[in-house]
Amino acid sequence: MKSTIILLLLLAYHSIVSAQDMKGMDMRKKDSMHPKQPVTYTPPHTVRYDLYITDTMVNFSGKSKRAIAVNGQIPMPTLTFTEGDTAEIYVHNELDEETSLHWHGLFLPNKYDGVPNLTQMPIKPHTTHLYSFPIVQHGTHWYHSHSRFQEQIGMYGAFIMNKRKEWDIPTIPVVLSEWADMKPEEVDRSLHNATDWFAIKKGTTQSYTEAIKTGHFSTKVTNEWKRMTAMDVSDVFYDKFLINGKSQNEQPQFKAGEKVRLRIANGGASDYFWLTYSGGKITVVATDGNDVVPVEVDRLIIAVSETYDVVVTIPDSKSYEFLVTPEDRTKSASLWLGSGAKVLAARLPKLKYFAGMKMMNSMMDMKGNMIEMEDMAMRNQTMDMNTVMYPEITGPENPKDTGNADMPKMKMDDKMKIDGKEMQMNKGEHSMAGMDMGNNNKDIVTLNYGMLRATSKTTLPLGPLKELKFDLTGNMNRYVWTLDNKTVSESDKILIKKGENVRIILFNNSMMRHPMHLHGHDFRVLNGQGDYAPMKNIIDIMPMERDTIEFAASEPGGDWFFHCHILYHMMSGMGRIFSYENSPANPEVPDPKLAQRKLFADDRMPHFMGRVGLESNGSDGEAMFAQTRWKASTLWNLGFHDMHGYESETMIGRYLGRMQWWYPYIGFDYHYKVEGGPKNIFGSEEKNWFGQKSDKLNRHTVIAGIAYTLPLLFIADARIDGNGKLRFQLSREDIPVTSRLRFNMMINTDKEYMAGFRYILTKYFSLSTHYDSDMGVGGGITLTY
Ligand SMILES: [Cu+2]
Repeated sequence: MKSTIILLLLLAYHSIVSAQDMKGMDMRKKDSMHPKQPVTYTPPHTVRYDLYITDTMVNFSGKSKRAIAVNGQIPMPTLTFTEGDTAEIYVHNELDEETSLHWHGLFLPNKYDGVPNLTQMPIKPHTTHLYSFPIVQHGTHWYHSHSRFQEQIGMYGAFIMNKRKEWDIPTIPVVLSEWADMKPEEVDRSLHNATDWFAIKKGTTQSYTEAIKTGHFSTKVTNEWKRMTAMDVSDVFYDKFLINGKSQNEQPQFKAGEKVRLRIANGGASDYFWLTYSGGKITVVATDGNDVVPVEVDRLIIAVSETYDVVVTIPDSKSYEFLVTPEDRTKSASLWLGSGAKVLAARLPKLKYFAGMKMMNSMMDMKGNMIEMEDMAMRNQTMDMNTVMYPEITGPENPKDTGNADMPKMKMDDKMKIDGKEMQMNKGEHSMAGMDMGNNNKDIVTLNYGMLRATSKTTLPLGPLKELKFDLTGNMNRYVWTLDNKTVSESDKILIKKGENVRIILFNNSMMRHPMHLHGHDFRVLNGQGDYAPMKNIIDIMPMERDTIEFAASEPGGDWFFHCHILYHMMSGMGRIFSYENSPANPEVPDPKLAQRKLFADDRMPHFMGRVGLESNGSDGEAMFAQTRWKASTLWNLGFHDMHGYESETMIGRYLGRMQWWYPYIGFDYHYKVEGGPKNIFGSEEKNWFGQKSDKLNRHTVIAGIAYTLPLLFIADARIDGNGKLRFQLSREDIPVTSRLRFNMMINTDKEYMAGFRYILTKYFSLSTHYDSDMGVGGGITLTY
């Protein structure tokens, strides 16, 4: 009862504030981005919000699905403050599960940073937690759950801190997000199991048939030779993309000639978005809450969790489309500004995956390392990598049809300044040989970090410098994402001291871009703007790019998370913890050891995978538990008759190396069979190819072996069993013949061989047929979980 009254009071309060906003809007002058008469606000005061977190059902795609709402809405309500205020946010967890809220980009006392098991204990079900902190900055920020996968299903919202003298211009918060009907836990499990179901749904499988049809057979072979799977720019299939909770969002209140500021936050869990506008140029005025010298562009890409303030003009009495397109361009969402006839923004053409694959091939060496080109050090995004990665080419995928177009030549300044000192850059132009991506529309201005310039000097205070280097590393096949090939739970906290400056050099040695986020601090992005390097809390790093950031360790203490903001990368362990030396104890974490164990459990979590074939000749299949390094699995071949044999192998092993190509294991093998099965094409099965007498008719023995992933993704497996018998095996699974047809094969020195096809009907069902030296030919279905 009491809380309802408070809520009503709050509503009344906020309607007064919005009325004041409206008054401010009436006073605005046209064409003035920096008004002479700023809007005045009430003196600093405490602003209270009550957030009620509840389970809810939503229907974004035609299917009713579970989501999480706050005060009955998705996104969560926009929280608005003015610099100098004090925030008092009561979080009422009405879920049956734990939760937390992180205030993204805010400078605040560590115990309110909202990382469960690090800066506080999780907010237990049906309890209330208070976050209370002074608002000491301004700008466009956002807030989200930092617990498990809650951010994916509704727990994101805008967090706006106005300056005391704010621009007099109509402003709307714009929160971008994605919606998947699939539960995020299942999305995560699917990613770890390397299913290509999402690619099938998106039409981006890049099979051999598609490669041959488009003249890219050698590209595909090279790709697999380098042990890569199909190329993609985003991992997850989403059913809808949302702008403030709607895929079509209408804002008709704007009139011709008006300028509108959009405070855009990418609250998506894993998608980058292209932003384009049908009413003319987009003026970027701030990023991650920090003002930049206004820069006009035709388009920009917003990384996961980044924010941009942009200003657009409504040119006429029409409705102009602000188009939001996910990086993979599978769908889009639209924000309509103004009223009248609709003016559409140009759709972004489909991506040319094989052209992208060709480029990735040339970027990666045989050890799985991204090649850092000597004459093209990709630093700080001073060159337009977005243009390089995504030139606007239309037409067919066939390179013959697009002609032999030139790549844009990349010019770089000879020198750039880092912390006042001039650094010699690798000079010049690079023709991107072998990276023929076709024509590039030179008229389109795309924002890059090099264009961001702070409005005042951002040099760090004098202090000792601590320099750190990290490689962003990952393994697409097993979906392990790391820094220097170590997860959060595999690495120590990085100790920093108050008063020192921390410089971090990041090299992206993986095939995906990563938006790296630092909690509680802004960092300078050394982008060639010298003393005016922009301040951000997110840096997007492309494959083979090397970037430098630096920040002042200015907090009194605490543990601050630094991590990739792609939710599924973070959950697999891509991060580090910066910890101030001699921090006072955090009262919100009474048992730090227990907290750490729970925190580390996130990236240690095992994933289950199963595949069961039910065919006319018997059943074969595999079940496994796997996590970052370890895998326990069992596989079986059970014929319907004794002469078809019964076999099961159970193994536990550990993947080694960054690319996880080595897999030593130990286990147990059981094999029983009577003679009379299918005739072996290699003759008698009495002896194996090493001349050892076969024991496959009745074998139960321990085994030890090592598997290795070869070029073309063949698995070589050498093992010895408890009876001294050797076995060498070559196998390859899931060769993509067409978008849904997969081919499997296996042969070993016990004269066993197998070949089969699987046609994927749904995520869980396939039609399958295979021939096996023990079981003969069979057909049926395969269930995949
Ligand atoms: Cu990442």
